[in-house]
Amino acid sequence: MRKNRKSRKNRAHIQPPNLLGGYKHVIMQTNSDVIMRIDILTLFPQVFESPLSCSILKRAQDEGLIEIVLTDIRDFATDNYRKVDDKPYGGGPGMVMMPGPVFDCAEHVRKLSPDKGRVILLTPQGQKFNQAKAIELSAEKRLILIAGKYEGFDERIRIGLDAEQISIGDYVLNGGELAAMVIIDAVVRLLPGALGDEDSAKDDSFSAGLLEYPQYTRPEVFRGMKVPEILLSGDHAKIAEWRKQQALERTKKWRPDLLKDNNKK
Ligand code: 6GU
Repeated sequence: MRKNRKSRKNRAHIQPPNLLGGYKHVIMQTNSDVIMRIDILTLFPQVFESPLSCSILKRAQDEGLIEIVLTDIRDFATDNYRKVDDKPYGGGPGMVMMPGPVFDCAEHVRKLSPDKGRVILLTPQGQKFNQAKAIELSAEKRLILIAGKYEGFDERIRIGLDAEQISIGDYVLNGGELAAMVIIDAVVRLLPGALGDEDSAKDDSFSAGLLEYPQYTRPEVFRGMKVPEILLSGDHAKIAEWRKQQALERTKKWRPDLLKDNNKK
């Protein structure tokens, strides 16, 4: 499948910083044969550079499977100081993301591709991200992820953009950037052709609602610890049964909450 894709042109759409240190927002039309386009709206595009330039995420872009475009929200500030946040009405600590720059940025980005896209605000107030959500998002043609500061977005951003909110767990990060990166990583590996071995996503922990079974590779004996005999037996049915059993035992021992969640469904 991958062989049929177009040649490996430069499809890593991370824009180089311009001389002012900002990111140019070049009009970039979607390459129509990509499976998914991901737009990231952020105040810190640099945060994404290294994770997007390695391994599976790099390969998926190089091969034209996905297209990832970073846009700097600050480029849509309207004053001389490039201001994007302000004090909360009613008082209180911290700064709140102003609606203007985020809105203008989102409207600009939306026009870059014909798909409307699913707009997601990264915030600790969001619905908690999990493997089921990753699977759900992996069916989309386009994701528009908006990373903000942790004190939050002006409420009118969520309402006006009709955005859903996602959190990656019950702890507070300084901003949504790393959360956006976690979501991208989890979603892209589910896209057909993203992993070298087509089977490796479906055996993942959580896909079956269980932790993964223990894995071994060479050598057969390492510092006195032997590979379980059954894995060397060549009996595939027995191995599958053993693995299932191991997965269940480990889940019971380490993540009993996962089994409870299954029972609820
Ligand atoms: Cl999406 N954002 C921030 N700032 N903190 C978080 C988070 C998101 N998810 C968990 N903690």
